[in-house]
Amino acid sequence: MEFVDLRSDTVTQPTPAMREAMANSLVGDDVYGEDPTINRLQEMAAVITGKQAGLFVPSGTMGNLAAVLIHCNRGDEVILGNMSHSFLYEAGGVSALGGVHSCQVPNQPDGSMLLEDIRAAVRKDDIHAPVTRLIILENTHNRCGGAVLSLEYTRQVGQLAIQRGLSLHLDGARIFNASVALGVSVAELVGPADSITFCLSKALCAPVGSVLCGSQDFIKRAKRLRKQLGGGMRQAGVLAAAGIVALETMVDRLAEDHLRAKRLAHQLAKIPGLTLEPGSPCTNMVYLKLAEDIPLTAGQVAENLKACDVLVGAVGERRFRLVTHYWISDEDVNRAATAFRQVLIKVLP
Ligand code: TLP
Repeated sequence: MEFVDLRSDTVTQPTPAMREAMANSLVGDDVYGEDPTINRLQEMAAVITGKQAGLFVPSGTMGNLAAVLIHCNRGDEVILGNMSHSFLYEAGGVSALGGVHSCQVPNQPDGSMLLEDIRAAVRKDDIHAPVTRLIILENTHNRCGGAVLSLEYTRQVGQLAIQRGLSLHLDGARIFNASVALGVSVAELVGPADSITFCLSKALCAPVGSVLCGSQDFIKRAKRLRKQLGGGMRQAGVLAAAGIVALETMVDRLAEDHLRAKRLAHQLAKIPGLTLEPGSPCTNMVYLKLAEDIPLTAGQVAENLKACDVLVGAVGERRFRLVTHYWISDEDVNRAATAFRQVLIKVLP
């Protein structure tokens, strides 16, 4: 029997339609700007995000890194959430490769940073301090339960950025989940941001790739940076072809993943030893706590679940993340809940 893989939506395999589009894609040397499929994907991305231009990059991490390196000079400071992906999971790239200092503002459980905290983090003009240049928001917010930032909040941060002369970058790895959850178009949702990275290779199921979008000038600079970082690809239209299918066919169905996450959460919440985190799930992520009196860690429970062909993320000593996606069916949801019950019943006090 196949694994029920709930570790992430990054594990999604390309759909048959994607494989077909990849096999038949027209390609060219993209470093020369001659790959027609990449060019089409980038144009689509610009329209969807309402920005002037887009750039296909190998990963969300590279998209975010390139954005920071364009918005900031060495020694400048970026304000980001202490639970943000850019701060926690991008190997410190902004400081290692860009010499960019980061100021981590507490993320609230809903993924936001308080406006007063952001205001307070902006440096005064003082020779002792780095120069604040950039704010990063994340929507949906991965470590804050897949929470969605509202349009109103994004606008408020955009206003603050303008008032303080800062740029705003949006890590929109899962912006389509946010857009579907809110019923607000991506273009509107990312309107206040100067730049945005979104991912094709997560819930949208494409095998590889993200798109960085912004102004013409920004993308021109991003193109050089992508080359510098070793991300200039050649006949990568084979990848972009899957990305086009992702944008055309995989967005509206994300509501199904959100619904399935709710069903999964509902079943798991009934199992002794597990507690849903408040508000979970907001989109396609279910976050759970393991009770203190269970004599196993989340990692050990995950190992036991693996023996039942169910894969989940242990994202802390007593914290799980389960992510629904295209390849998770209602039957898989039932299998996951049954496996949790079987594993925990053996160790309940
Ligand atoms: N997130 C991955 C892991 O790195 C944690 C996951 O399984 O969720 N921004 C956000 C909000 C992300 O969640 C991720 C990936 C990225 C950026 C980076 O994307 P990639 O993996 O394409 O570099």
